[in-house]
Amino acid sequence: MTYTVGRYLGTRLAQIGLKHHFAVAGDYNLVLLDQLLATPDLKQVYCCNELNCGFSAEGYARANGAGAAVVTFSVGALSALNAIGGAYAENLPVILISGAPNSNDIGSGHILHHTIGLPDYGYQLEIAKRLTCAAVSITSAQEAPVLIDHAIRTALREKKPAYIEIACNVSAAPCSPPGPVSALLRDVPSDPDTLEAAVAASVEFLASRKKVSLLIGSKLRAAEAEDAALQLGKTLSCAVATMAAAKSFYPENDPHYIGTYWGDASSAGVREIMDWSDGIVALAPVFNDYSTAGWTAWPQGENVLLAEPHHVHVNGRTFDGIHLKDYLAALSQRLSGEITRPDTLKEFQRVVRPSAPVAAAAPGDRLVRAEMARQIAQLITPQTTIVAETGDSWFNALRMTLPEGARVELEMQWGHIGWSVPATFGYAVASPERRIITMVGDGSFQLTAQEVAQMVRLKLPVIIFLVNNRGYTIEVEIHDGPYNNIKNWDYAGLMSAFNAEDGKGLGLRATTGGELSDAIAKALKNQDGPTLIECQIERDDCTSELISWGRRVAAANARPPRKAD
Ligand SMILES: Cc1ncc(C[n+]2csc(CCOP(=O)(O)OP(=O)(O)O)c2C)c(N)n1
Ligand SMILES: [Mg+2]
Repeated sequence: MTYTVGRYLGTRLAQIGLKHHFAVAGDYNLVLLDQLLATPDLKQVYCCNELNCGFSAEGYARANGAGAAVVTFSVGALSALNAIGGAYAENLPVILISGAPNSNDIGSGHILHHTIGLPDYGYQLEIAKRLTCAAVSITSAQEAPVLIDHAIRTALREKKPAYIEIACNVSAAPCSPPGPVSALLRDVPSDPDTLEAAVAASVEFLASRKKVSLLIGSKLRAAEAEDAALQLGKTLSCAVATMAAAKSFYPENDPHYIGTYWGDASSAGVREIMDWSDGIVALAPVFNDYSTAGWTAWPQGENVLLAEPHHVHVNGRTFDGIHLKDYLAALSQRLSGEITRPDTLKEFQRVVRPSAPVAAAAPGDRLVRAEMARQIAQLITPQTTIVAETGDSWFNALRMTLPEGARVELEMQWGHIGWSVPATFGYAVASPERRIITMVGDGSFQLTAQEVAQMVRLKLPVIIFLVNNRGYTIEVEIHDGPYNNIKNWDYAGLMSAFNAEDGKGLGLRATTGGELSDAIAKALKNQDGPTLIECQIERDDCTSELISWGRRVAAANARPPRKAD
């Protein structure tokens, strides 16, 4: 078979495990799309706009390990770049591929459509360089294989997005065939000497402390270290907490698991145990203003062992050039049978009594948040993935207890409202075997609603709980004003517009607990498309965690500027 640049790219995407790529067509990428369509084992999936296309690829990467979005120049790519910033923030290797001007136009002084009207089209590559770990521009078929491989290899290694732009007249040009894919997949191994030294220093740290706990952070999945973290928890026999953004990265049915650590928005007893610990082993955490609840809960100092994806800080020393999973495995092996630290778990069990289950509301009562969350929680099985949007949906999802295998997807570092709808779409394309439940607020939904139409098109049976509380409640709790009120929509009614003449999506509305349980029963029967259940609740009916966290974030935002010296 003769390869073209587009075929080469498609082959590489398939070889790294992609079965789909997401796309919006435009004249700069049409020939490229033809080439990708011709790639065996790689399906093309269309989105309504490029922001959603980027987020769909991001959601796909969450389920599948990597994703790709193909867009047209500038008018498409600049929208997609927002989602690429999200993939950077969330440590997901998403490959953004943009069609680009004809190579003959570069340097010609020509002004081209879809550009800012200047004959220099380099601005998109420059912007992309700031938001990706590798950004390449392909203007000749000869150089294409090396540049494509560089971008993909770097994205996979760093778990960050990469950018590839391809001149529209080069996509179908013949190029050399791909070599073995191992050149892209193989990583640089951990340095054995550094690994040994890091483990020795860590054993010293643990041996000199009694009240040790493990804190799981949100980069753990990208570091491919979930199993190794579980092994360390079992080896130490200590209490294990997850940070909010790392929900579901440690099995919640494991006896060492104690809940979410999030300052005063933590689950019962968890903050107390973490504060009481004299040694916190923090695995791949992100400590930002949100995750530290406005800088009020930030474990740092000599009692913290900080293990990052590629380096470890312990006892005032840094060990760089190792992989977290190797380090955790080696540490567990070294500790095994010699050092256990069960005190934190024992203390947790002493201070925290299991809470009573929430009682069901009377079916005719007005729907409230607690009843909505209770009914959603009942749907969770080991095959469930909950996609929870920025807003009170975060806090509702964090409260849910997960059986082994259930996953929660959050976008807490980037926090782009509306992310959950296209990310759900991408996730569902990647994992049709899972039951996907999305919780999204009314305000967030209004940003990306149209992507539900693609779920209809592909007959994806996801269940979307749209929480209609008439506004931006999370912002109400941080800082209120008229800007937090939004125009109401007939959300359930949207589905018939998306269905048009052939769709099988279902739009339902629940104003009481009884209506919600009826709607859920219908949703579970609808296997031919998405079901959107609009849950109507009061504007200020939110979790207590949102209120206390919102107060902390507001205080952090309100810190006055530093005085000049
Ligand atoms: C793209 C983007 N624009 C604005 C914001 C600021 N913002 C954060 S949360 C939020 C409101 C979310 O409201 P809703 O989805 O209704 O959730 P609720 O808190 O009501 O559950 C807004 C506007 C953001 N995070 N992202
Ligand atoms: Mg809302």
